[in-house]
Amino acid sequence: MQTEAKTTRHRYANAPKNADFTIDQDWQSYTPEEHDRWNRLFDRQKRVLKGRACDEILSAIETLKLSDSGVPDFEKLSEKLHTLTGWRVVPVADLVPDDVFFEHLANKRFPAGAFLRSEEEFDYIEEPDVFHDVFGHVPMLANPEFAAFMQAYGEGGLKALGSGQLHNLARLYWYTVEFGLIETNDGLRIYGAGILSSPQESRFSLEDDSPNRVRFNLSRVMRTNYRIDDFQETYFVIDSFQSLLDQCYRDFDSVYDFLHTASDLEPREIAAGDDVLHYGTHSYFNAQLHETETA
Ligand code: HBI
Ligand code: FE
Repeated sequence: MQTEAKTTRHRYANAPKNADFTIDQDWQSYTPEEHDRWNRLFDRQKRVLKGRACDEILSAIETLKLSDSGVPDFEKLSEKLHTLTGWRVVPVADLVPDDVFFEHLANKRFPAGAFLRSEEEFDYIEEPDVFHDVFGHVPMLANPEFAAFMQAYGEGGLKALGSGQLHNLARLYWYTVEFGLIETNDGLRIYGAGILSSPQESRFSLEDDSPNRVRFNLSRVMRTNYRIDDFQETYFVIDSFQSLLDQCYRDFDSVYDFLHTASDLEPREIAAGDDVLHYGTHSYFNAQLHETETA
């Protein structure tokens, strides 16, 4: 008997793909167990994000009617999102090639995984499933400035494809779209999807002494390596979505020229010129290192 995870992933992995890698969400095929799992993921994260997610996220969850009434139907969700910023959510089976991903973003389409994590993966899944993509990424697409940033990212990605700069651009995406924090009058708040879809990292990114918190600077972020399999060692903080857009809505060639001369930075490094909001203790990661050394 295949595990549920297999059948869930399997159902979409084998769905016929269009040329742009989109598939049919086939909303009727979600099982009551999957709708129930979405509801439990939603209810838990909604509680965790109170006082932790930025207001734009919390209000977009209401405006887009994301709720605990089962896995969202992408077509209905897109109708609401489209009236706000012209974006749509399109179903895909898993990660799509970079060029396909950039093409979708440049055309205001967010490719969201249609499969839902299994019960065994309830707390953490590496691939972007429908909870990470829709609960994590879609609310921010209701914000005009951030939606413009995402579209510019897609256009920038298409341009960067042939120039071997993708790894620098991926870092920009990682430290903003996935793991970004924003400064507000009430303190730091979350807007990055990778944090929004993780109860543990929602707390860690804001409240733990371990990670650095450094004010966002475009070329600095594009020099900085990241970890894909654990919490971040440094979180970058923007002042506003408009300021993120203003810093990035520029020709990147001069940034790439600078990056050729600048060395990469490790995830926990503090660089000269950093505007540091919090110097991390790195206790979380040092404890792991200690465990592996004494194992
Ligand atoms: N595909 N479906 C999907 N979702 C992503 O977030 C995604 C992707 N392909 C590539 C990718 N992200 C990153 O490598 C981008 O930085 C390009
Ligand atoms: Fe993501």
